Amino acid sequence: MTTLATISVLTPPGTGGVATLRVCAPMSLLVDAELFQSRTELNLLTLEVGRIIYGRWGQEDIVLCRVDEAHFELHCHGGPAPQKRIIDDLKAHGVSQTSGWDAYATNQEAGPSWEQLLAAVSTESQAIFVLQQRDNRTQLETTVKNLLASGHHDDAKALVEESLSWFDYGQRRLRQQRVVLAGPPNVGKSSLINGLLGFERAVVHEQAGTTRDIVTSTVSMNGYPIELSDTAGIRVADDEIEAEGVSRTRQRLTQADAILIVIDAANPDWETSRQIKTQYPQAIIILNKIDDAHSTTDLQLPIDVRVSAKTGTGLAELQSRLTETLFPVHPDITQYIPLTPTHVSQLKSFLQH
Ligand SMILES: Nc1nc2c(ncn2[C@@H]2O[C@H](COP(=O)(O)OP(=O)(O)OP(=O)(O)O)[C@@H](O)[C@H]2O)c(=O)[nH]1
Ligand SMILES: [Mg+2]
Repeated sequence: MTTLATISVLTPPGTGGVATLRVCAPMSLLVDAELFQSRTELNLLTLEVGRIIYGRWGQEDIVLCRVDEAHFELHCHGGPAPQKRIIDDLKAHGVSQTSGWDAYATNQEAGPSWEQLLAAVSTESQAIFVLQQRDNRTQLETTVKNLLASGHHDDAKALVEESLSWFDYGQRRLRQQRVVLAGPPNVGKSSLINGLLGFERAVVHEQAGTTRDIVTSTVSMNGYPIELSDTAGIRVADDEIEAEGVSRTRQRLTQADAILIVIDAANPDWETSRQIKTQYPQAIIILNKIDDAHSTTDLQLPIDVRVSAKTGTGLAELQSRLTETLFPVHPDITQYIPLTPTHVSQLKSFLQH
């Protein structure tokens, strides 16, 4: 995928104690690339601005700081090798290097162009959304100017504030949503992902414990790009590889935008499913294998969607339910939504005309 991410070395050339690398990219880049191993349990995606955490980048000790919504800094040992390693790793994930502080500052001021934003999205509906914002912004700027000119300062301010309140939504619309399927082994998680993708990607097997690593696939649902993560069945693991898979599953769950708990209608493990639901109350509960003649009628948890990965029953309803969970509110089509930190500062400046 094309990204707008850049990295700049903020410390001067030569050997120093510590080097500072400033990355203009959302934190999800680090999470997806799995380059940084945090020493804490904190969720990188929701890390507070200004928060510093320690971790490792391969063999290197590193300090990570979230600077704002769109930037983070990496502080590593000042020698050239650690810096090169980090820069090379990030370049391999589509990040481009700007030549230094000057280039970084210029890039900051302008922010990505509309063309760059368009190039970075992956679905047609996202592209339409970006273009709509370009039009809406022109409209809003004119309205705000007119209100200010006629002395209606409070109305102008209210419009700008309403726009600002949509910033988080705007950023979410530009990125892939992470959806994780979890549940006991053999409930049909991999089969459901295959059903949603429409082709056989995940490995399905009758023996419990088939999926040991996290397998991800991207699909467009109702125009939203969605990354589906298939995970190892959660249970008290009985061998080491599976235990590793289970701990990765838990890590993935903390970073998910939505979680689907899958229950086998013919052989429900209510206790494990209840435990996951208690830990992640927003999770959607899916009863799978409803085609099975031995499906239970004794439901011990409230079921959100009933499906059969085998016959395809309920998959359309599952898609709708999922996209409603990810995007429960929809702005009016004429609402201007800032998409980048630069848009936010430009929007605020409308009031200074
Ligand atoms: N009857 C019926 N069988 C299904 C359905 N979905 C999955 N199965 C079967 O259930 C078994 C397990 O399916 P998987 O998709 O591998 O289950 P899983 O949850 O990914 O299993 P692990 O990776 O081991 O945790 C396979 O034999 C599937 O064919 C369904 O809707 N109906
Ligand atoms: Mg599986």
